[in-house]
Amino acid sequence: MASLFSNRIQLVQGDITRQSVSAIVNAANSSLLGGGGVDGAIHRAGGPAILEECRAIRARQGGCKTGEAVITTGGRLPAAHVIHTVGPVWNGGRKGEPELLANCYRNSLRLAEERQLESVAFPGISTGIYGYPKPEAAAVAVHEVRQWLAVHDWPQRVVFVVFDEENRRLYEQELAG
Ligand code: AR6
Repeated sequence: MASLFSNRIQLVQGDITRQSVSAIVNAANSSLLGGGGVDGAIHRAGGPAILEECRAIRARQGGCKTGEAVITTGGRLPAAHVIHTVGPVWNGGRKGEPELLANCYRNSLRLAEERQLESVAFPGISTGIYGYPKPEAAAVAVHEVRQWLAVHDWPQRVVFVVFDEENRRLYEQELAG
């Protein structure tokens, strides 16, 4: 069930690999070679074409730094593209984590803008294995997306996809505020 918070921001609880959007964002690691969590789910659902492009990007630029983003095909996913971004590992909050997480959202949105992608779906980057506290991460996510949409036409629509109840509640609060 999708909640509409503005005509350009939606909240959905579910599996990001099932979203019919122009691009889904992957919470990757700097190797770009896959992993657990949403990363594993995306590679499993999208098939080997995604990893193949990730390997080509690695060969070209040597992976992806924290806060940066790269784009590949979506393979067999409903989404045509996957934007892979590397969130910060939570380390107490004084190691630049908020700025690095904000960069993930901005750099992913910039790739979508460059390609004029209509819609982009984000998971809660860093809020699983990387241990970023969910309330703070939701605040960064909503703030950065709102700031971006206020001054950019592309992407036209952003979908926050939350997996768990806690994140759903937190995003609802942020989006209502
Ligand atoms: N759809 C939507 N959200 C999901 C899904 C899904 N299918 N699966 C998990 N989540 P995580 P991170 C949520 O751990 O913290 C990988 O090994 C999950 O509940 O996937 O950025 C990478 O390779 C959580 O809220 O990513 C890296 O090594 C959020 O997605 C590392 O994990 C992110 O959880 C990245 O850790």
